[in-house]
Amino acid sequence: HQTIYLADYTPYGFIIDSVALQFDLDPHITRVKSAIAFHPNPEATDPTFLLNGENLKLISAKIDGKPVTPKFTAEGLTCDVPDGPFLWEAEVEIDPTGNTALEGLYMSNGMYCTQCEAEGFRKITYYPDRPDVMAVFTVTINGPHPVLLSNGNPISTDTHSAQWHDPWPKPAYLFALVAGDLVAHPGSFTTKSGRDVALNLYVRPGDEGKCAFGMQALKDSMKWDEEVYGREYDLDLFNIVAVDDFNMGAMENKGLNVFNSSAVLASPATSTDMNFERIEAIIAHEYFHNWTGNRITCRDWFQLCLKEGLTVFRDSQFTSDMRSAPVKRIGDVIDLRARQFPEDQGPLAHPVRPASFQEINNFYTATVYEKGAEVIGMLKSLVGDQAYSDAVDLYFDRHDGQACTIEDWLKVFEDTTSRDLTQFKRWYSQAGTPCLSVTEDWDHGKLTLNFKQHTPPSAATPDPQPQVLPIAVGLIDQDGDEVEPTVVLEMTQAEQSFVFDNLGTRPIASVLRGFSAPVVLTQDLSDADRAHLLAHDTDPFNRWEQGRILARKSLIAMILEGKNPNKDWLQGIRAVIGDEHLDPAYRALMLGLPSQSELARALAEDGHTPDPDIIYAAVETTSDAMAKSYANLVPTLYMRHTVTEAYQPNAAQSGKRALANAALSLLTRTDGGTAAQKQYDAADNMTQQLNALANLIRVGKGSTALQVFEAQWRNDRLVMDKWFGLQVTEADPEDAHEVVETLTKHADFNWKNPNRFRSVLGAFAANHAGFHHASGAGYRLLADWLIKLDPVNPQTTARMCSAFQTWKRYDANRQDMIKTELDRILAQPKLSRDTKEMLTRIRG
Ligand code: HT7
Ligand code: ZN
Repeated sequence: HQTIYLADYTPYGFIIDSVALQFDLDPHITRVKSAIAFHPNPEATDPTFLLNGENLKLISAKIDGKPVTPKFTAEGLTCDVPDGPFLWEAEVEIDPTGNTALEGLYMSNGMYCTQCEAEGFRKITYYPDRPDVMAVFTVTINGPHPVLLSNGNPISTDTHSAQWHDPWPKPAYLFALVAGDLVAHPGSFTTKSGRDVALNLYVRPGDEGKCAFGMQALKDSMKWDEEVYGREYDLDLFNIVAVDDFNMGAMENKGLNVFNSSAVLASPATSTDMNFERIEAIIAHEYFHNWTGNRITCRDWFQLCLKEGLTVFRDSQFTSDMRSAPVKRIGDVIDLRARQFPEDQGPLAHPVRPASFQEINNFYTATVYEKGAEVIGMLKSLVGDQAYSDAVDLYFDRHDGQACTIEDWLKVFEDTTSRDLTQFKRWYSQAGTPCLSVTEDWDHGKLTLNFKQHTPPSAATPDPQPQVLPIAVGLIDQDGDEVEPTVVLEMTQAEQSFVFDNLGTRPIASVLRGFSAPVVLTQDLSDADRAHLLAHDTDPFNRWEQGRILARKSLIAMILEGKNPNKDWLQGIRAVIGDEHLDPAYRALMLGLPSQSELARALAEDGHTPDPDIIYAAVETTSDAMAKSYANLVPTLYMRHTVTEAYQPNAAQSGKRALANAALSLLTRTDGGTAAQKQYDAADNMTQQLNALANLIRVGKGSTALQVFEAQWRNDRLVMDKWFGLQVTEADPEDAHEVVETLTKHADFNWKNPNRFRSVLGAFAANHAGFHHASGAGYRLLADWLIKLDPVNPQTTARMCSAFQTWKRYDANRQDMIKTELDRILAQPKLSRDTKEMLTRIRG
């Protein structure tokens, strides 16, 4: 397979004046007619006329009305063309039913839908399928379906035919078409300049009751983007469609967002608080793409972080404003450490802007998205809020309607702040997580913080250079008062010291407040000092972080030396969770422990070989110790935060439920499941029901509740995904692989549906000790399923290969067994380019 390099970019040889498409829909033979007006691009050097195409049956091709015979290539086709403007017309046939990869035009439960990002449009017709070719589309859809949708505004709708026109030039990856027997949940929004926008959420009949929350989230997002970024919507219509078979969360097609039904449909009875929060964030994310992605798009796919990092950053700001900013920040850091750090520290490490790829679908990663968002956050904290806002305004003014690069993005910051961002740009070009260490000198009222940074070399970045690190620091004195409010130190060298003067007694340094840079910090603080920060830090992130570090140290001491849980940590956490002045959601986070895979990573970072069984046992023992130690507080916590008013998915109520459920899982360790069974029986919402069920399974009393649950929800696909997933997540590691095998034989295990596949196999890969079972049964089982899924859906298969990315952490025996499985998959004839690239990189 061919490797594509950022350095090889050249502009396309032609500019498109207009695109007209006609779809004659048929489940097996859909005919697509295209008429595309081209003229030569004066800025291009290569005049070759190249159209991408994949799995297309060409029926006819004409240039200026005359039939032509194109030459077919690996990528599509080429053809001799006139010197000036010309009209390309083609007819192709495609098979939506046979398209199980869910890329291009495909069918899901009888409805037609499309997914074109990144390179799916070439499966619909011959076209220059690259983001820097932007064009105005007119689309005609013929088919016997009540709902026929495409991008932009409708220009005519008859029975069995609709015409759409999108006035905004767009790249082909933003094209969308939906057709089927759908019902609309309508809404409306008036923009700040007075434009009335019709909103619709299209769903399958039966799902009407799950639309209200998504609609409100859309309106909230539209308002927020006007208020915070000054961005107004630009069409008379905004449609969202829910689709059951979908490879990712959602897609920001212009004026016609397509959503995985799990990322938009919600009701109190069927969705958890976490589901609601995720849905609100994804709706915001896709909506925000209208400006950061659609109006200003990417020049090429190497620039993916230009739209994704920025849009993730924007959706985090939105969630922080809608809910609790500290809780959101802590959640984001937990997620970054769980998904991005392993990627950045293993064989899949790549820069936020990669320099090469084989299959772009493999680069929709936590590094591009989440680290990409961290980079924007650092930029904002370096230049300040006002300069950030000025630079972003300039970006929108200067680049509206263009396909841009990271250089364009950084230039607006340089131009508004007169800063030189040359060194900062390394955040986009270097892979790897920087390790930052800090030591202190104290001398008569003068505190010196000595920082060192070092990024481990990787295949992607063999010789990393020092990064610009914004390090937010505050000082807390022995009485618990803040003597120095947050300052952002700007570290640019490999080693650098910063001095705080005129201090009375020696304070404790609260370093990397708010997790101001995505690094691994080592700070030489005593446990007592950490406990002091846990009790008194004014920075909510660092307060939580000190609790987390103490927990991790306690667990690692137990794993390596068989020690008992650290009493000071237990006591410190107790004081926080019992503090009724604090937000319940925040207190619930304080009761969380580092995940087993995070502990494995921490052990490997310190040069130890993690043993999944010992890690599992240590987490269990620690949880038992918490349950015992907090036994006289837990019932009160549980009772006091059990919500009795009618269910609402807002931050206040969901925070209380989070704390009550954290308390319930401790309570279950001492009462054997009595409270959980009571909660299960009384639950009138999915958050309560599912949490109760999880606790019952954990104490081996879940079988009746699981049957009751299945009988209650067997007709609800999204809830059944939870039923499948929970049994795997909560399975005892010893028999997790058997649980998975049984579930995969269940009549409702429709493995071709990505949500269902992920609910079982994805959950299995996340059951750390179960997946890493010493027998190797877990590795074999996952490999079997990846081999089965790859010919059907390469994208979902390739993403799930990342379960193996940490394999070099483990003992020789496990490594051997994993290597055998990697080689077995790699030896499959006709392995997809997606999966092959992932496994080749993972294997190293
Ligand atoms: N921009 C989208 C990324 C995407 C995608 C979505 C659904 C299916 C396949 C996809 N490939 C790439 C989603 C987003 O970041 O908003
Ligand atoms: Zn996105």
